[in-house]
Parts: sequence; structure tokens; C-alpha cells
Amino acid sequence: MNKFYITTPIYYVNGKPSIGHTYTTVAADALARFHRLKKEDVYFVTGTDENSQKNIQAMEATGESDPEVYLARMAAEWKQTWRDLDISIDDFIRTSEPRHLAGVERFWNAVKETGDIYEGEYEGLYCVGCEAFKATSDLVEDRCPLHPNKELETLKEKNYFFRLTKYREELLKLYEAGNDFVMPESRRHEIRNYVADHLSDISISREKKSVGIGIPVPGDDSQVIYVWFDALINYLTAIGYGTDETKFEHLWPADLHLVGKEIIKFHCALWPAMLMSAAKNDPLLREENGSAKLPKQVFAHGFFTIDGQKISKSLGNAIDPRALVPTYGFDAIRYYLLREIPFGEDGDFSHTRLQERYTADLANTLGNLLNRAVAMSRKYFDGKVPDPFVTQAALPEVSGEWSGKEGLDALAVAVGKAYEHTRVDHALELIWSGADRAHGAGLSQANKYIEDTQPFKLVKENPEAVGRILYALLEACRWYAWLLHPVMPQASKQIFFQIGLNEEKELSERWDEALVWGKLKAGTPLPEPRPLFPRLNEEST
Ligand code: ME8
Repeated sequence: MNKFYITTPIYYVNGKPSIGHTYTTVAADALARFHRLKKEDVYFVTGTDENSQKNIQAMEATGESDPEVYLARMAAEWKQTWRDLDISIDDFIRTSEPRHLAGVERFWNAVKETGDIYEGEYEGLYCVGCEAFKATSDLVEDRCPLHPNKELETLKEKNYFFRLTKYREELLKLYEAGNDFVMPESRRHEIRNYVADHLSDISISREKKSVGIGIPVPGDDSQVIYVWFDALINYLTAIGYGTDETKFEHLWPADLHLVGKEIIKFHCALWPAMLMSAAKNDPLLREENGSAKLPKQVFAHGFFTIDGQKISKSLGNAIDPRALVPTYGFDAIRYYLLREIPFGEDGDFSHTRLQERYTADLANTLGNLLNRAVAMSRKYFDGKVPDPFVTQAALPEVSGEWSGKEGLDALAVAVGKAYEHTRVDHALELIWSGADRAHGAGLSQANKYIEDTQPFKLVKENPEAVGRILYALLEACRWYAWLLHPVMPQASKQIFFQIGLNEEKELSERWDEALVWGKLKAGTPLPEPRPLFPRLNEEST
């Protein structure tokens, strides 16, 4: 059985999850669910990045003084948010957990043994917002462009350094064309340029007395490990590195690290270089031929703004995703986030667009199709799925194309490929596609088929043909429930229910076995239809 290990960044707990964090997590969830439909052995991890100064500053701003209590409360809040949004995580890692500390220590020692850690003095600037050291070339008007309101710290400290530059050539090889280590391609160019022209060794510790939080450097109590060096290792410790070798060997390397575009230097340069270094002294991290076992891909998506503005605490515009659930339900939020912007590009979150998509795509297109197919079948065929083979009556001529079986076959292949390539936005676009598509089996086309054939008029003169039309539509709804499940698990369950199927039974099949035309049985009783996406109440929006 293929395994599929997928991660999100572990998030700082200096605030609650926003729409931005939700975007990454929901996308990862959709991909994890897709791979589960293929019956792969999926492991999906998210978590919290706790050994960070910015968490401590946030704690102090709330008037609290016990980091352990604060971090535990916040981690619980993040975990609960993902539960509330039906995120199907297999594990949630906190970097304050003993299992993480054990792995970090092992990893540090391996890198040290390779000879890639040396003592030096760091003199320069540090942005707590990014938790990163800054060169003057990184600044805009003497400030961090990502955190222009934060004062930069001026540091002059004795630190441990990592020989990042030693791995320049190996990294450049990793980014070569044909190797999809960094996706999308535009990010690969960006990181290649950075590594080729700007890479320098990096400080990987801080003086304990100046930061107040962090994992102690093994063998030197006066220093703590730099938070990014510790945080990246979560991808190993979450699956047993340092605590459960069997599990680790089964799951590592990661198949996909999903991240936002602002943290690619850490994920696409520092992280593989750290692994290359540690692998030289840790057999768990290398292939039999001696090369490091590296993650297969880092996919960096774009950034959401809200109504055109950067999401920021100081602007007070961060939206708690849970606040939207009572109005829209979480499937609609998931759909909107993943459909609205091409995966990899930036985009804007707007309430108006969310409402428009809810009404046009979900209520009017998907909801209506299901409702009409079920209601007509119940009315004309005794409350049951009609039998399409009752007669060989020719289907009526229709304008446009609705090829049912062949169309859906092609659609499922294309949608599968889109999920496979992390293009959830493409998958959704295909599912909603209409007459303009080569294979007219998307939702818009299915609706058009009803308009073209007018079963409600045809039923008097040719009920057999109507039986075939309605069967095709109900069976198509079964396919849509499968294709949509990764993004909209609740709607998918409802669709199965409304066409007389049991979700659990249906999903026990494998994607390619289930997506075979004609599996919906004629005569299946259809329950009373209910709107899948009820109209939005103006007052609530
Ligand atoms: O960077 N649009 O944590 P973080 C899209 N702890 N995605 C967004 C977003 C937005 N407006 N805002 C946040 C860290 N994200 C480190 C990571 S990993 C070893 C350590 C998402 O809390 C996006 O995935 O600042 C981004 O990369 C991540 O949240 C940053 O979360």
C-alpha cells in the first residue's frame, strides 16, 4: 500500500487561527482525504510552533506569566479549531512535547558530528515577527517588509552557526528542472536565485538570557536552539524520529510539505541542507546509497488578503474561520477558499465573493441539480431510482452535449490528476465545468441537460426516456459526491444520503473501483429531498 505523509507548517500561537492558516490546513486536508479515497496509507500532521519569542510577547500582552499554561491553552484552541472545521488530522504536534525534544537533540548531535556546527559571533538585525535574522538587503526603508510595525532587534551575541553554504551545490542540484522538489515553478526560480547568489551560513542558536524560551543546545546550557532549526525538525519528530523507529521508517520521507510562500527559504533551502548534514551521521535519515532522504515536495501557495488588505493584528481584520460557520457551514468556507484563487497565486478574501459563490455555485448549481434529480425521480418513479434499462427507447435529441458515462470517466481522470498535482482549484473548476468543456460532464452541463431535455414535460409522452435521463443525473450525483468529498465532506455525505446511499459503505470502496458507471442500483428508495445549501438569510450575512 502506498503511503502519503503530508504536513502543514506548525503555527505560532501568538494569536488564534486566521483565514490564512485555515487556507493551508484545509488544502492539506483535501489532499489527505483524496489520498485516503485512493486507499493509501495517509498520515496528515499539523501542530504548533511553541519555542518562539513571539509567543512569549503575545502571552505578556494578555497579562499572563506562565508560558506552559499559555502554550497549552493556545495549542488546545488551535486543535479545537481544526476539529470544528472537520480537518482530518492524524496527529497534532507541539514543539514543547518530550517526543519533539528527544528528536531535536538527536538531530543536533548528528549535524554536530558531521562538523557543520561552529561557534561564531552574530552581529546584525533580528525580526521577531519572522523569527529570522535580517541582512540590510532584506529591508525596505530600514524595516522588515513583512512586519513594518515591528522594531528590529540589534543583536551582538555568541551563537552557534550552521554551515549552510557547504550545501549550495547540492541544493542547486535539487532544484534542477524535472525535479519537482519546489512547486510551483515560479517559487523554484526564486529559491534557486537566492541559493545561487545570497546563501550564507546561519546562526542556529540564541543566548538563553536574551530570548527566554527555547530548547537548550545539547552540551551548552547558556544557549537555546534557534526556533526555526527546532521547528523544522517537527516533520521528523511527529512521526517517531528519536522515539519510534518503525513508524518513522515507514513514513519518512514526507510526500508533501504544504507551506505559504513567505517561508520557502526555510523549507526549500535550510531544511534540505539540515537533512543532508544530519544524514551523514544518522542512518535513519539516509538511503542505502548514502544520500539523504529528503521530502519529495514542498508546495508553496500564495497569500490571502482580506478585502484587499494584508491580514494583520494591528488592522484588526483577521477573521476567525469559526465565526463564518453558523452562516455558511464549513463546507462552503472550504469550497470558497480553495476555489477562489489559483493554488500558488495570491488572492483576496471577500464576504461578497463568498456569498456570490455560495449562491451561484453551491445553492443554484450543485444544490439545485441534486434537488431536481431527486424530486423528479420521486414524483415520477414511485420514490425510487428509475430503471434506465426498462426499454431501449432512444434518448431524445438534445442540444449541447451530455455524454454521461464517457464524460464522467474523462472528468474523474482529470479531477484525479488535479488532486494528484496539488491543484485543488483545478479539480473544483473541472467539477463545475459546463458546455465550454471538451467533456461535458461537469455540474453546469448536467443542469443544462435538464433544461435541454425538459423531463417534466417529456414525462407524459415518453416516461422511459425520462427514466434514463433521471437515472443518468442521479448516477452523476453519485460521482460528484466522490469527486467533491475531499473538499466538501459534509455535502458529499448529504448527496450520498439523498440518492439513497450510505456514505460509509460507499467510501469503503476505492476511488477507481467506485467510479464506474452504473453502480447506483435502480429501485433504491430516495428520501425526501432537503436543500443541500439553504438560501442565505440576508440578516445573517
Ligand atoms: O511561519 N494567506 O508560522 P505562522 C495564506 N511557525 N496563508 C497564510 C496566511 C495568509 N494571509 N497567513 C498565514 C510560521 N498563512 C512558522 C512555521 S514550519 C516548520 C514553522 C499560513 O503561524 C501559511 O501556510 O506564521 C504560512 O506559511 C503559515 O500560515 C505561517 O504561519
